Amino acid sequence: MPGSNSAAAEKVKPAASPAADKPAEIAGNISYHAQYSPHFSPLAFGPEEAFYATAESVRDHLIERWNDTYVHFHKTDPKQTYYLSMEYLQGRALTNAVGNLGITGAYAEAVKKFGYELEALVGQEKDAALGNGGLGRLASCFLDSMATLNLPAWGYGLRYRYGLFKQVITKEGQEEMAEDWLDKFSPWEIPRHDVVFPVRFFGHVEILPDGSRKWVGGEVLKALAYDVPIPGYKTKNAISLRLWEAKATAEDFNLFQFNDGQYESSAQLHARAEQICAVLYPGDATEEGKLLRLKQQFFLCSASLQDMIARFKERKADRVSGKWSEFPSKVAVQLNDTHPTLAIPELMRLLMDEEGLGWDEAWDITYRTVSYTNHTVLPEALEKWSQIVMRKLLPRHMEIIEEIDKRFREMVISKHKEMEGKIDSMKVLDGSNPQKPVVRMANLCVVSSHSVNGVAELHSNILKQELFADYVSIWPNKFQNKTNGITPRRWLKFCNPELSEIITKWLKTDQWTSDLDLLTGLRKFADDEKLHAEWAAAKLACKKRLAKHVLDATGVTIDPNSLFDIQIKRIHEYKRQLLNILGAVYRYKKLKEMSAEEKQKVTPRTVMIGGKAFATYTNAKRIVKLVNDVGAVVNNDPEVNKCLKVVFIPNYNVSVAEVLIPGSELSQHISTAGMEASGTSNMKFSLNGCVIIGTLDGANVEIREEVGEDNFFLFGAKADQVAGLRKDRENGLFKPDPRFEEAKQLIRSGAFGSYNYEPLLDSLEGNSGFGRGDYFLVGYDFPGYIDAQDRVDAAYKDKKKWIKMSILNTAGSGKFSSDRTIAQYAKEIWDIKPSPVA
Ligand code: T68
Repeated sequence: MPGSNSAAAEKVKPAASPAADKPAEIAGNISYHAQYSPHFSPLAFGPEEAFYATAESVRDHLIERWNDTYVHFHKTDPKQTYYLSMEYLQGRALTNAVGNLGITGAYAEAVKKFGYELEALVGQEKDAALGNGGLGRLASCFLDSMATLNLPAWGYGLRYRYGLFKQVITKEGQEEMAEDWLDKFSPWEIPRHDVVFPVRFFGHVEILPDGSRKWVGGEVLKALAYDVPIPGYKTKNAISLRLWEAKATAEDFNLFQFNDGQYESSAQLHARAEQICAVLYPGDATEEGKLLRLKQQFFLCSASLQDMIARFKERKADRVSGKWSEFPSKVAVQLNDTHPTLAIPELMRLLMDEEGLGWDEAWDITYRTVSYTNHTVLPEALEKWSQIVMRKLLPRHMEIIEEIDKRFREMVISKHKEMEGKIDSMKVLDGSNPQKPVVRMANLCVVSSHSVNGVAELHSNILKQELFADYVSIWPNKFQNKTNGITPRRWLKFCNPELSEIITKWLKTDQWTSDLDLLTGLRKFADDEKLHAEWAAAKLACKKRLAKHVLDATGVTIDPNSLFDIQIKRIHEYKRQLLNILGAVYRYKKLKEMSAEEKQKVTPRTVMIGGKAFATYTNAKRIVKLVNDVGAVVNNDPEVNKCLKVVFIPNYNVSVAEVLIPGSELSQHISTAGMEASGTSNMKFSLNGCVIIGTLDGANVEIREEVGEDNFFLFGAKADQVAGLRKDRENGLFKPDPRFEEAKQLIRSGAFGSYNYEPLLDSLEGNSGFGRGDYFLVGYDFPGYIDAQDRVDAAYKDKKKWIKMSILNTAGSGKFSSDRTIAQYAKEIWDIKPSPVA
C-alpha cells in the first residue's frame, strides 16, 4: 500500500489467506472467521452464521485483489472514470463474488464440510437495494463490466441505512416497511476511517480582500467512505464502489447541554447527519423532504469530488507536469441522470475558491471532465430545484449556476443569433413563475457537459429531435447514444446454470460469458431436435424453481406446464400494468363463457405481475390492489383456474428477478411508445430465452432487430403517432373497442370485490388532461394487444416453433451485454483504456 509506512507494512507477513482451490483450507478459513470475527457467539453456526463466515472468507480474496488493483492504478496513473449515481441496486453478492473469482466449486465443497449447501447459504444474504429500479440496476451492471474490462473506474454513491422499502401485500394492497439490509452488518463493505471529507451546508459567501469568494459558516458534516470491492469476471482486477456516510464530529456534541438534560438539542447535528443517509429517495411531497433530497445529492457530489481531487493531487506529485489543465486527461465524471448535477458547480467552486483558478480555466476543466446520461423524457421526472431553496442551502453554488446561465445566454446571443428566440426554454434558470423560480437541472447538465447520451437508439433520437433539439444546433456533436446493457454473468451464467451449461456445451466454449456476441453461434442449431430437448428440460427446471418461489411467497400453486407470462418492473401508468391486467380480465371473461370442450383447447397460462409502487403514487397502488383482487377471484374459480392463474409477486427485487427471469417464457414490455427510455429487464428476459410481447419502445426496438421480427410479438401505436392519437381523443375521434369496454365493465360490476376502482378506470376515459383521457393510450392499444396475445397462444401450442423462438432470442442477445455498453462509454465518452493487474 502507498503511504509512509508501506515498506514496513510489506515486511509484516499477513496471516495466511485460504488457497482458492483447496476446499480444506477454505473450510479452515471459514471456521477462523466464525471464531474470530466477533459478530456472533463462536458456538453458534447456523445457516446465518455460516453465511457471514463464508462471506468474510470470500471477502479476503476480494480484498487482496482490490488492494492490488488500487496499487496498480496508483503506480500506472491512468485516466480514471468516476461514475456518480444516487442509486445502486446491487442485490446479493455471494454467488456473484465466488462466480467472478472462479471459486464457486471450491467454496461449495468447503461449506459441505459444515453440512451446508452453498445455495442455502446464499439465500441468507439480504439484498442491497440502494436503488429504485432500472437506473440503479444499470449502475450495478456497469460496475461489473468496468471491473471485468479492467477499466480504471470507480462507482460513487450513498450508503443509505434503509434501502428501497420492503413491499408487503395485505387486504388493503401494498404496504411499505423499512428494509433493514444493514440489520446485522454487511460483510462486503470496508469502512475507510482514513477517507473522510468535510461537507458544508447553508452559511454564506464572503468576499475576500483579493476579490475572491469563499463559502463559510453554516453547518459542516463529515463524509466517511465505505468501500465495496467489485470483482471483475476472470480477471485479477477488483474496483471500488465507494459509498459515503454522513457523520457529525465530537465537537458537534454539546456536552454542556447533555449534562443539563437537554439530550435532543445536545446532539442536533448528529441527528441531522443521520437523516442524510437514512433512506433512499425520501418522498418529496413536503418542503422538508425536498431539502433533504437536495442535501443528499450535494453530499454525494461534494465528497466524491474532494476525493477525486485529493487523488489527482496525490498522484500529481509523481508527475513531471502537475498542471490543473491535466485534470480532464486524468478524470472523467459520468452523471447518472441529473441527480448528481451539483458536481458541476461543486467542481467549479473547488477549482476557483479552493485552488485559486480563474473562471475560464475552471470552466474549461469542468466541461471537459463531466458528461451526462439522460434516462427519461417524462416531464414530471425532469428535476427542477427551487432557486430559493438552492440559495439557502448552497449559496455559493447558486452564484456559480447564475454565472453559468448568464454566460450561456451571452454565448447564444453572440455566436448563435438564430437561436435567440429559443433562449427561454434553453436557459438554466427559469423565473417564469416569479413565486417559484427554479433551476432546470437537465439544462444545466447539457450546457456544462462535453457529452450527453440517451440509453437506447429511439430514446437518444427523441432527445435529439425533441427534448434537447435546440441545443443540437449549437453543439451538433455533443449528443450520443449508448444503448443500455446487462451483465451476462449475473443475468445468465449465475442465475440460470441450467441454460448456461447447455450454451457452453453447444458452443463448445464458455467464452460467451465475456464475449456475448458468440451467442449467435446458437442460430445454426435452432432446429436441432437434440438441442430442443435439452433447452426444454432446462426451461422446465427453471419453471419449477419459479413455481416453488411463488408457492412460498404467495401460497398459490401454479402449473409448470402452463405458459409463464411475466411482467416485473416498477408500477407506473406509462409501463401499463393496467393493460396487462385488463387483458387478463378479458381472458377470464372469455373463459367463463366457454364450454368445457372449448376450454380443453385453450393454452393454459399463468400471468405474473410484480413491482413496487411509489408510496405516494395512488394510482400505482390501485393497480397493485387490482392485480391481487383479480388473482384472488381467478385462482379460486374452479371453472377456469386450470386455464388461467393471475399472481401478484410480492416484494420484487434483484434476487426475486434472478428466480423469475430464467423461468419465464413470455414477458411483457408494453409501455406507451416513446415513454420507456430503454428498459433493461427486456434484455434479461430475451437473454434467458424468453419471448417478448411488446411495443416499439426503448430498447425493444433494437431487441426485435437483433432476435428477428418473427421472434417478437409486436403491437401498438408507434412513438411518432402518440401525440396525434392524444389529439384525436381530445377531439372525440376515439372509438373504444368493445372488448376494452367489456373488460372495464367486468371490474365495475364488482366481480373482483367491492373496492372502488372507479378512479383507476376513470383515468382510461374522458378525453383530455394528464392522467385522464387515457393519456397512456391503454384503450387505443388494447385490441392490438389482445390480438398479439392470441398469436402468442397459437405459437405456444406449436412446441417446436416456440423453442426455436426461445433459442433465437438467446442467440440474438449478444448486443445487450453491458460489456459492449461500457466499452463504448470508455472509448467514445471517457477516453479510458483497460489496465489489467499483471
Ligand atoms: C430508468 N429510469 C428508465 N429512474 O425508466 C428505463 N428516476 O427505461 C431505463 O432502462 C433505466 O432507467 C436505465 O437507463 C429510472 O430507473 C429512476 O429510478 C429514478 C430515480 C429517481 C428519480 C427519477
